[in-house]
Amino acid sequence: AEDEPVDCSEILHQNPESASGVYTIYPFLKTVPTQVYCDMETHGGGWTVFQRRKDGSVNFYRGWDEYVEGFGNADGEYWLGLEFLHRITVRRDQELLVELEDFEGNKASARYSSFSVGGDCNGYKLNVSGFTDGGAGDSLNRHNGMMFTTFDKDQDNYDKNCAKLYLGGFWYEKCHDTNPNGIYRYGLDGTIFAIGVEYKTWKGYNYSLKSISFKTRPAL
Ligand SMILES: [Ca+2]
Repeated sequence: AEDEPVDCSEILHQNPESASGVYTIYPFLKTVPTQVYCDMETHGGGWTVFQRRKDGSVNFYRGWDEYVEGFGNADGEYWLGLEFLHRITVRRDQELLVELEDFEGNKASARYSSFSVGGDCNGYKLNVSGFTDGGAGDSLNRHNGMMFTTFDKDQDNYDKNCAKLYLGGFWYEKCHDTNPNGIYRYGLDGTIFAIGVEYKTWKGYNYSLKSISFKTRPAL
């Protein structure tokens, strides 16, 4: 239906004048609504933001059920949820944009021409490829093909639980080159190795970013 958009790109398609902000989308066959932040500006807009850190106001050290269902606030920090993400990315071919900012005001990004998240039955596996550098480097390649891991569900490639070691929830490998759902710290801090909101190819393991966001939209 015209007023039950699946994602932010449909909202922009319905009204090209739509501004960036919080909207309601219906990723589950247009039934279950959820709130989401839409970026209607960057590279033409239509981006559904599914992860965002910006001020440390939300605790991201959460268990499996919450990572599946989502948590936080669409107008601030949040995680949309793996099931919504699966529904959005399985429907049409998608691209991915990751945007980063440090505490000195520097910005960088990484873009991927292909992005999808599998369903519950295969551990919400990440598929990401087609990297284009926006100055941040490629810290996601290592995570391609990984299933999602939380402290209470270990699906990583390590003999320990990477979510417990690095205090987040992510498509950990053995364990990470980026930890967007790690502990919100304030810039350079190597007190405890690699537990912050890090993106290795841009600022290394000991720098916790001011902001990071992951956003997706249909590929052209
Ligand atoms: Ca493990």
